[in-house]
Amino acid sequence: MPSFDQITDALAQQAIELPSWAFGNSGTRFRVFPQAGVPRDPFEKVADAAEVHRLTGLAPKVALHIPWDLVDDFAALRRHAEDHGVALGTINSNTFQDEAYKLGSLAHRDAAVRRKAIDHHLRCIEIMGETGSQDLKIWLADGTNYPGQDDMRARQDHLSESLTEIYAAIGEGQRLVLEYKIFEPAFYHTDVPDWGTSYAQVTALGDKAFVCLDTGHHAPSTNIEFIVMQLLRLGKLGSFDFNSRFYADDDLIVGAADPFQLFRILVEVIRGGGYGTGSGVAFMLDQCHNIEKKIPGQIRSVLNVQEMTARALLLDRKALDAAQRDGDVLTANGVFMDAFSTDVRPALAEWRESRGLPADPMAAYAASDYQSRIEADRVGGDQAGWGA
Ligand code: PSV
Ligand code: MN
Ligand code: MN
Repeated sequence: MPSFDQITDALAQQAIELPSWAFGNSGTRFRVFPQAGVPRDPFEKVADAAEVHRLTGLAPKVALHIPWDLVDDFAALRRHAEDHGVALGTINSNTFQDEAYKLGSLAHRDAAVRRKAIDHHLRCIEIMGETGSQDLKIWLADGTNYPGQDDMRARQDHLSESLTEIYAAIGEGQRLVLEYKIFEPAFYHTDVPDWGTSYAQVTALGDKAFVCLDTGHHAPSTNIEFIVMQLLRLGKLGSFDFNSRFYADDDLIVGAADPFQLFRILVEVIRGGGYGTGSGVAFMLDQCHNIEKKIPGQIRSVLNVQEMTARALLLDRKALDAAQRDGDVLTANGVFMDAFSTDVRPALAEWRESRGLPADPMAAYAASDYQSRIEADRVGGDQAGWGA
């Protein structure tokens, strides 16, 4: 197995983008639980995200959601982010809250609704120019609730036409990433339900279009690391939305439900060249902290990803190759499990300190006065968007 010292260069390249909506109030369709100190505007969301980065060194970018994070002056928001030591990241479009989108958006049968949804994406691309963002991330709520409700084939064609028009506006150095999700809010069929549909659509668009894999968007028992391997093999894995799920799209802290799955995913990411500076695969979180505090929830999340990345980097590839070549099933599995079972926490704590970071960022946040300050200063905090 490699030593911890041999993986620190790779670990230093880790960058995990935080979602602005993780810092606002959120909940389920049953209840939104308001918390003291939540941001009142996108500027305060960026400040909170920057606090996560300051304590962990892991989260240099903040993803925005439009229109939840609409501001008059995106250049000012960009400067504010830079002043706080972070950058603005992925722009997430939103075509799921307007009355007009009840029966769909980019896949809708009515050209006027599609026009409205396409125009929203064109505006998002303009914003990307102002924020310096690389990725436009599209997740669609489009689908139907009842068999026969609409023509699935026609909707797929409409989706393709809409995406083609949006893609034409994607500039140099920018990318379109299309996220899939098995169901919800549509309960019968979803227009982009799986990686195959997303792959087919983005492949038809061209080189600047990729698939976004949200770890919470699959059927139970899906082998997600196989999908990761395949998309990397095909050169079409653009980004991850990391989170945990026990049942459906739970958006819980990544690594909380199944750390072994996170490890297996990261092993395939590294194996497929999807890790590190210049890899082309963006790591993001897509989470909501409904009952726990937001900032420590995000700190714990990026630390979980770091911990599993370290274990995955420790995998003894040579020993694994040899065992695989020999058809030695139990040795191969043993080598794999040795890496997963390695407790990297003491080494990570020491390494953080050597880089001027707190050994324990969770404890450092708890000991700081940041939470009490925002709770005292911010009155009337904003919704994350969910349950608003
Ligand atoms: C809805 O399922 C969702 O959680 C998608 O995963 C998006 O990435 C996110 O909302 C933000 O639009
Ligand atoms: Mn997502
Ligand atoms: Mn989701």
